[in-house]
Amino acid sequence: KFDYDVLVVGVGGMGSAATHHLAARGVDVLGLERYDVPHAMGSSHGVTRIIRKAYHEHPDYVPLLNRAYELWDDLEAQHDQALLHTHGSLALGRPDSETVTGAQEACQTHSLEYERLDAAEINKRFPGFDLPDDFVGIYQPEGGFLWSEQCIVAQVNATHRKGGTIHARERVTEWEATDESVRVVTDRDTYTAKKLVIAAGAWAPKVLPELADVLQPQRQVLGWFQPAAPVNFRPESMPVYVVERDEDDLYYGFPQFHVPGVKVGKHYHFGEDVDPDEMAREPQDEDEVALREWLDHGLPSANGPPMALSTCLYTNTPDKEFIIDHHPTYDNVIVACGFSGHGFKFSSVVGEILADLAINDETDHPIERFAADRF
Ligand code: PYC
Repeated sequence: KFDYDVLVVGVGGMGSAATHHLAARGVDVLGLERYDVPHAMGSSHGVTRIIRKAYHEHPDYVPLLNRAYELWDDLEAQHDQALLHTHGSLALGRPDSETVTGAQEACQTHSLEYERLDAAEINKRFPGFDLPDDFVGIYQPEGGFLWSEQCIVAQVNATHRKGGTIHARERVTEWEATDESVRVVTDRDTYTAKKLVIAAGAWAPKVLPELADVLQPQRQVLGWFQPAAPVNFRPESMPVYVVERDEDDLYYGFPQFHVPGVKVGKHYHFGEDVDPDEMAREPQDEDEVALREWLDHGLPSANGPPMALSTCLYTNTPDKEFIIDHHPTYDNVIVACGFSGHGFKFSSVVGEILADLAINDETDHPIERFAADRF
């Protein structure tokens, strides 16, 4: 009677994981992506994303992370490239910064292995850093990075192997739901199904007007810079890090991987709210200046010639926590959005949760803090 069991709108990090988990459970699924799969218009491109268990945002994220790690391992076992690169994570800042105290709390609450290091020890052990004397760091050995575009490729390949269907370059123009069915219209066709999963990234406020008040896309810029001493920036020599220089002044970075240059980002960058269809995609000089501001002060030997700059998008909620829930009006529509710049690492487990919600209407995973009606 229906064209598919479940339709998934958006085949980025979250949507590709959802199509994989749905197909793996025997569901006839169609994923619809307006751009290429993968693409560089949203929130998952730029080669790498941090994964870490010392979750300064809240210890409640750790059980989800434990499952995310298991699922990344499972996915990697089916793929021809290493997806998860574990070389440790550092949460850096002054001793009373939320990044440091929160990371330590997450480690203690969940009995994670960690070390609290002073600046001199960090600068010695990881010589790419030149931190101010009053900084400390929480080092957690299970941290690392994901090869984000390859993760999406792996999720899509797994979807295909399990019989799922994905259409790239097909834009959803409208959708509607009744209690029993959903109907999605695209610029190519119309599809019906029992359930709909919406994982539309920075386009979520447009696809989900009911949630537009609590979803704010924001422009970000990633940069890669040639290091003076590449040996200090190999994955074996340098952990991923988040550094809180001051309140609301956070940067993050990676060792050199797969492309030339050491990658750095400024969390929430200029705080520039944007429409993803209108955003200035071309990076500007002031973006580079903002990234170099941290390199100059904390990672000086990575402050070399630019290798690449790339814009991407966050979709922020007011409390910077995710939304993973049933749609406010339609129980047969599931929404995953507002990942606020720290969601990609969870995408493996978010795919499992979305499949749970679409198939069973509920999940055993702890998602209460991501309720759509909390604002
Ligand atoms: O998820 O660790 C993270 C992160 C830091 C900055 C942006 N994302």
